[in-house]
Amino acid sequence: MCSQQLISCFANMWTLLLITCVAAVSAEPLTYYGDKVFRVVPQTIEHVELLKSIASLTKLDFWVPDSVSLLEQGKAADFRVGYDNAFDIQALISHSGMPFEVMIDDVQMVIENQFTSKVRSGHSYEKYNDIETIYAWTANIAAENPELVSRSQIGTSYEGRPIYLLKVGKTGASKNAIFIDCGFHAREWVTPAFCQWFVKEAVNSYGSDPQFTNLLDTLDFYVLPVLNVDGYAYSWTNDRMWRKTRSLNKNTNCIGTDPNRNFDAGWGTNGATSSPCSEVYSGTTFESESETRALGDFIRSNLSSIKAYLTIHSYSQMLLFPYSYTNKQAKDYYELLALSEGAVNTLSSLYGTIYTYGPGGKTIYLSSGGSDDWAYDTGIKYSFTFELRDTGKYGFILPESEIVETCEETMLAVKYIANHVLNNA
Ligand code: 0X9
Ligand code: ZN
Ligand code: ZN
Repeated sequence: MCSQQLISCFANMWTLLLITCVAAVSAEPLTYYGDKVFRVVPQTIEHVELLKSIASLTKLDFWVPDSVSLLEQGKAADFRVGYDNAFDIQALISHSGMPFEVMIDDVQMVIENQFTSKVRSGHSYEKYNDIETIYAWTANIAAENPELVSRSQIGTSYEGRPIYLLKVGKTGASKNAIFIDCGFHAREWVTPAFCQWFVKEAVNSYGSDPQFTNLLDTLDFYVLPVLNVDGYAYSWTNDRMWRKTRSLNKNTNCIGTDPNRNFDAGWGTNGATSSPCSEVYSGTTFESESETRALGDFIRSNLSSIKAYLTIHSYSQMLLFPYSYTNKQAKDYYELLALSEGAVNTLSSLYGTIYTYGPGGKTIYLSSGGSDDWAYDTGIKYSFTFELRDTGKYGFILPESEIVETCEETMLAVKYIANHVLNNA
């Protein structure tokens, strides 16, 4: 092995060892021992100001809304705080008289209990699958169901990962289509699980369930299992709480852009920031990210057939439609409102899960650059954001044991919308 001079040989071995060590260390995911998630309901301007000043002194990871800048009087907010500060912050909040609740007492415990079993091998619809497992699954499901499923690559991520799209529907004549994406935000793990579930249900139902068979005969479904592939991979290997893409930003160490602030819909205005360190950083311009550009390009190229756009997020149990970047009423407000009501009612009928619904700006918060608003303004009337389970007990770290119910109930809402699209578009 050491045919060179002795010194340089040792130097090489030393470098090798160092690299191995560094790699081993950075492959260890971040931990969140003792971190808490608080739910507060600021009642007064003073309460909002107090939270903002705490946030300026220490990092608060806002879960709902997704940034401190979006806080509103009278609206509940969930945020994660580090173990070192949790005690002091709780005292400050409690002393101010602001109603609060400890939603999660130890984030790390919840992370460690998210998996039903520590054994992680192969693909399962009832488990969270990592990016490599999802990639392999996309290839397999297409290969096994050539009459129903085909796979294409619509782009490549910042770090060079493929972004795959599955076209699901009986092949043959050209049809209207419904576009569904999952995995915009890395930590919303139940959403890629839903996209996989949808494809499984389609394949299993074709020929046996008349209603789904009819949908697949008359429509195509474009299913994008993970848009933010780099972020999703990172949330498995390094940081379960990661949200954004993984692109480098100029003049800062802060990484990533919020893909759902990165579309041409009031871009860079309400509920987004130009600060790369923010979780709602809008990027240098709209579609600055290769992932959002890939999505935008695909939808623009297929605009004549795409009649509905469904983007799947978590959590909050909401069905949202445009607008979110403004409080102006969408042209199709009443149709979208009625359709949402029907969709959430059918969703609730299975397990009693309660959803709220309405225009994003009024129902969740004002925020610009979202793909739903962009799709709507581009001409896709039936444009919705789903916020899947739960309402904060586990938040983004929904345990695997809830995947099946979450997917089954969401299927009902998606099929309800699909039937409406079929009859009206
Ligand atoms: O803020 C978001 O991007 C979504 N919520 S999440 O907690 N999953 O991040 C809501 C998106 C609603 N639609 C728009 N803001 N356009
Ligand atoms: Zn999201
Ligand atoms: Zn089922």
